[in-house]
Order: sequence, then C-alpha cells, then structure tokens
Amino acid sequence: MRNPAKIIFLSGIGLIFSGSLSADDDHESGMASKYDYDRDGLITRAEYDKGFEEKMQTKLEWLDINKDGVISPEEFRAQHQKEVNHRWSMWDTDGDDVVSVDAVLEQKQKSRAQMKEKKEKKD
Ligand SMILES: [Ca+2]
Ligand SMILES: [Ca+2]
Repeated sequence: MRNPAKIIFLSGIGLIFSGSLSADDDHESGMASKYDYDRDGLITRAEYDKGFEEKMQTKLEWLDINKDGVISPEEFRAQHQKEVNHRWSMWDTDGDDVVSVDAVLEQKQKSRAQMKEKKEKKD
C-alpha cells in the first residue's frame, strides 16, 4: 500500500512546478520571441498558429518512441515517466526520495539563470 502522505506531497510539488512554469517570465519571453518568426516585434495569428503547429509536431514526434506514427498509451506513459524521473533526480540530489520545497525553488532559480544565460549568448 502506498503512503498517502507521500502521494499528496508529490502532487503538491507538481502543482508548484506547473504554477511556476506559467509565471516564469524568462520562459514566457522566450516563447514570445520564438513565435515572432519575422522578428518585427509583433506576433500575428498566423505566426502563433505556425508556432503552435511546430510545437505540437515536436511533441508528437517525441511521444512516438518507435516512430510508427501512432502514440500508444505505453509510449505516452513512458515518455512522461522519463520526464518526471529526470525532474525528480534534479531535485532529489542525495537520492533519499524526499525533497524540500526550498530545493525545488532553488533548482527553479538555477534553471532560470541557465535559460537567461543561454538566451544572452544567443542574442
Ligand atoms: Ca512577427
Ligand atoms: Ca508509436
């Protein structure tokens, strides 16, 4: 039987992560400039639609592990599990299966700084 406290704790971390993503200014500005294909400082509906289509295509290709053009529930689960495991390993650096909220926030700040650095190198 699973420990209900741990499950609640994990879903709380998920909420923190998804909430932080939508409020991440660097992430948002990066996405905005990505959609501005002709670099005129404006995003037309056509540019936005093109960006969305490319993003969906990339996501679908990523999900289709065996490249048969079909995404099975197993592929969907496996790819997302891989993502969850990767994120967890970044947070749980000592491998004790527990992370503090501070560690999650610290990791988020690190990712932000890296993203900003990457963006500045590109510009
Ligand atoms: Ca534009
Ligand atoms: Ca497949």
